[in-house]
Parts: sequence; structure tokens; C-alpha cells
Amino acid sequence: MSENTYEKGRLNLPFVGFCTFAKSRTCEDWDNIKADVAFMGAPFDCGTQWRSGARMGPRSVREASTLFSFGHGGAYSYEEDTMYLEGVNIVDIGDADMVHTNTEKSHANIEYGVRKMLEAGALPVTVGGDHSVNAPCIRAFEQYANKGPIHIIQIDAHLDFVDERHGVRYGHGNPMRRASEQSYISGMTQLGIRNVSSSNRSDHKLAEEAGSTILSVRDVRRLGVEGVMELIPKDVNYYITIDIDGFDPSIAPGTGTPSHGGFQYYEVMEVLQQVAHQGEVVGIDLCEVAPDYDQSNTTSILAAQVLLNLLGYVFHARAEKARQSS
Ligand SMILES: [Mn+2]
Repeated sequence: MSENTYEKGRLNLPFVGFCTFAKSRTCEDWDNIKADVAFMGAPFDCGTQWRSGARMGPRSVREASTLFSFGHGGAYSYEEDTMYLEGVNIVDIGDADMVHTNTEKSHANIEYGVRKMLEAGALPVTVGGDHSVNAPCIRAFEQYANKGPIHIIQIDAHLDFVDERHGVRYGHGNPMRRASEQSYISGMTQLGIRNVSSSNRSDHKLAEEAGSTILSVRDVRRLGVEGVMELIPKDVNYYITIDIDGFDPSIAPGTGTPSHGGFQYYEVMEVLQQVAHQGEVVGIDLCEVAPDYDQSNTTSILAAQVLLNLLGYVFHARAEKARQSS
């Protein structure tokens, strides 16, 4: 008889069963979220200025994430001889309710969901949707402004720092500008910014004046991980916002506004791993996965892989810090 306890019960392969984020349990009662990590979809894409379709992102990322659910109580990295996500309790709370044609209401519903995740003490992970959903995510942190300022780490091809055009203040080109207006946002590191973009010269200047460090993909390559980390403030709270178009279209074609010359996988992950260790990650969003343009699902798989590895880094770093301080 096998001694492997994992061979008892169901095999439960990734394509079997309920399709939640990483096949985690669901929680429909948002007043009773008991978890280390809460995952919420924000399927809003009315903020796009070109191709829509990111409203289907949360479903697609959930499905892709099942591929990484076939673990053995965690994820072992041979390269680092580290067991990630062991004992980390993840819950999928479903999606914020969307009201078609109504940005204000849809965003308010996203903000409500993030507030509920924060009230429960869970790390909120919100998957868009277009990048406009970052604005209500950041607003939800207002209640925690007394816990110290938050530094935003943005992975994106675009600066997203437009103030207002034709009265639009909450499209997917505005979120970093809106974040910069919050008193509890102390600054940003904006990584991957390149090419013909949504923001003009004056937006870049205003971002720098608001405390941003803006680095292109080639800047990041020139500096290397250590050089980039020297430009990011230490021992602060971080909110990580990932626009999937920060990655190169060759590995992330499934997005509304792909931009060539983007990041490869480890260029981003090595920075995020260091970020997790040099401060406290208090929230995450990942946006702009549009599965209709994603013929092999590789973009959704990338998104799921980025999120699960990032969560592994965050909770491993928290455990290390707890061990060192005890
Ligand atoms: Mn963006």
C-alpha cells in the first residue's frame, strides 16, 4: 500500500470540479471572509479606449489558475529550496456586481468588495477588468490611511496618469493620477512605461512631481534588479498593480492595448520578489487580460502564474519576518 497520503480521496485534476481561483473555496458572505488572501473579480471594461473584452478577464484567470491548483499542500521551488503557499488560506469571493453603462456604480461595488476584504484582514487580490478598476481599489484603502502611507508598484506599458479628457476621469488611462490625489499614497514606482502612450510630457512631469519613479523596460534592464530596488523606498506598505500589457505581447497577447518591447516573466517576478521582502504588500490588482485576443490562453496562464507566485513571495516574506523578529 502506498504511503503517499495524497493518494487518498479524489485526484481532482485541474480540469475537474469548480472553477474558482486556484480552486480555492468560495465565500459569498462578504461579512464572513475568513482567509489570508481574498480573490475578487472586477469585470468592468467600459474604461477602455480601444479594444474592450477585459470584462471576461476574471473568469479566464480563474480557469487558468486551476492549472496551478494541482499542488501538494503548497508549491515547492527546487531552485530556491523553498515551499511556497503552504498553509496560506485563499478564498474566492466571486465578483463585484457590475451595472452596465454605469461606471460610478460599478466602481462603487468594486470599492465595497475591497473594503470587505480589508475589514476581514485578508490580502485583497482584485482581477479586472480594465485598469480603471484600480481607482476604486485604491479608494478602499482610505479607511487604513492611519496605518501608514502606501507606495504603489505599477507594472504597465502605459503611465495611466491622465487627469481628464472630455470629462472622463475614471477611464483606464486615469487610475495612477487618481491614486496620486489620495493623501495616503506617498509615491509610485512605474515600471515598463514605453512607446506611444496615453500620457503626454506634462503628465510624466506631474507624475514625477507627485513622487513617481518612472522606468522603461530598457531602464529596468540597464539597472538590473538591484539597481531598481535602490530606487524603491524600503520598509513601507506597497500596493502592487499589474497591467498585463506591461509584459511583452509575445507572452501576453491577450490584452486590449498590447505594446511591443515589454517585460519577460522573470524581469517582473524578480522585482516583485524583492518588493515582498523589503516592505509589506497590502494589496494587489491585475488588470487588462482580455481572453478574446488570447488564442492559446497563454496570457491568462501568465496572469494566474504571476499572481500565485507573487502570493507565494508575499507570505514567505511575512513568515521570514515573523521568524526574524521572534
Ligand atoms: Mn494600465
